[in-house]
Amino acid sequence: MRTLTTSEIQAFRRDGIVKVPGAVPPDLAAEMLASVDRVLGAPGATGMFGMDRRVYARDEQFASFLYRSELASLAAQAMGSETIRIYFDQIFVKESNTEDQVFHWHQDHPFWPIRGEQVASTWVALTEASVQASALEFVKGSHRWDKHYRPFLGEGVDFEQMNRLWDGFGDHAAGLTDVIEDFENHPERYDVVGFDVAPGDALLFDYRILHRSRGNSSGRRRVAVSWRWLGDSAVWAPIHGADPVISQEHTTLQPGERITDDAAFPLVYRSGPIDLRQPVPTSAG
Ligand SMILES: O=C(O)CCC(=O)C(=O)O
Repeated sequence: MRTLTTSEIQAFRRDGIVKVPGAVPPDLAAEMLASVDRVLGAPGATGMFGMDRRVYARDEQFASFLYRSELASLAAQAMGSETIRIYFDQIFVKESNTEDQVFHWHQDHPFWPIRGEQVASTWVALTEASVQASALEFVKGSHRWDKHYRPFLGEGVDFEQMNRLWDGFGDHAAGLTDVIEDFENHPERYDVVGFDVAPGDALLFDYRILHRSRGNSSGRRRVAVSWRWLGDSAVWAPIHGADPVISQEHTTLQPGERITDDAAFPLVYRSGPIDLRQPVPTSAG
């Protein structure tokens, strides 16, 4: 079993992000890559940017990845959680030479109907990628700022258009007052870090951290899958405008309840009490 080192756990808690090289073994990463192509269609079939999510709920092979990979256990170790449930999985493909397919700085938590300190993603690279050409970048420590940034989806994308993506998305975004900056241009204030990745590497990050990916300027396709994990303390907190991938009609949970609904949020991992509850460092370094 892949065990996180103390310094990896501390990095996750301090910075909100840690890279776990080789988190998925090469044969399993190759199988995941082939199943992405099966789910999305032939390479390139979905255009420049391919995306699909909650695939595990309708696809047996994707469901098997929840249990055959050690990703849930890595999330449990990092968050100090005894249980891990799946919220959803999400495929992200950027085809080659798609420099304009930028994913601007954003946080995940303002749009998830989930609250709590133990919520994280493992973004797993299934192809090589460099930071210059669409591997993820993060603003270290931003998961602890208690900010809810208004997302910027691109020039000319207004709140009405966002409402068309899903009900209330734009209205909710319009109510958020924290404004995205060009964090990368202010090293005196912000510590931006990016990770070049190889197939099987995982980036394990808190759902509150600011992150982005540049367009894919390379001649290589970039494929990744994010698994979204919920720890013991995650709470069901639906709001109007939240991502509808799981909404109130899909769960028996009432707002404010700990997430225990096995049908909507299957339990993927459970450990005995684990001795990984490190004190949370308060400053970088
Ligand atoms: O793959 C990307 O470019 C974006 C991924 C992302 O934002 C996420 O996993 O939360």
